[in-house]
Amino acid sequence: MTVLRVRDFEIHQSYFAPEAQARLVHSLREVLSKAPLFQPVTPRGTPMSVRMSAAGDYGWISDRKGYRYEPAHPSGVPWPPIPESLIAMWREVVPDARDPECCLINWYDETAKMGMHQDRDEADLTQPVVSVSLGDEALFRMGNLTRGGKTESIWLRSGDVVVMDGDARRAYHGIDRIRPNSSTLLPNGGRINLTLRVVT
Ligand SMILES: O=C(O)CCC(=O)C(=O)O
Ligand SMILES: [Mn+2]
Repeated sequence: MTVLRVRDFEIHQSYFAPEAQARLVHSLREVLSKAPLFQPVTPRGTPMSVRMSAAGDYGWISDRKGYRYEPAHPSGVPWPPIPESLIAMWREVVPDARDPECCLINWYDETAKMGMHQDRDEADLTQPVVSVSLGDEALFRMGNLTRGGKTESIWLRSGDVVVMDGDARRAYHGIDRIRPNSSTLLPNGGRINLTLRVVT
């Protein structure tokens, strides 16, 4: 494992070894069997290119009513618990933080991307966000505290963990594109990104 720092972003490359990634995918399948992926729309009604679900006390929802955290999946079922291995990883990489209350699950097919944005729907922005990449590689762009300006990009690979704390917590970031067929972890390809968050 190597830890890289790009601006205030801390990138733990290969945090999860291949066997641990496979176990994680297995526990995510259980989560998704209870809380299936859905395609969110932006408040303006445009479908987002990623499909989403969540685990934990809260899941992040976007629909015509806006962006917010909700205690249940759109079907009404409560979000399943966050897999233990993710809680253990969180406690190791951000030992001073409160435990995560949300594990947002983003599923990218080979054409999906995520525009530059800040994560700021959480009540306490002093708490970090930690992301896990699984499956195909993704070009992650890191920007500034305000929109625009120079950015730096890095390819995130399966098993990588990104800690967004300090200035990186409020920095713009996004996914430009996925590199199809760059991993064999997921039998049908694509990428899963998990973001662990403290919501309240
Ligand atoms: O997919 C990623 O690596 C980043 C996801 C992200 O920024 C988010 O879900 O807010
Ligand atoms: Mn984000």
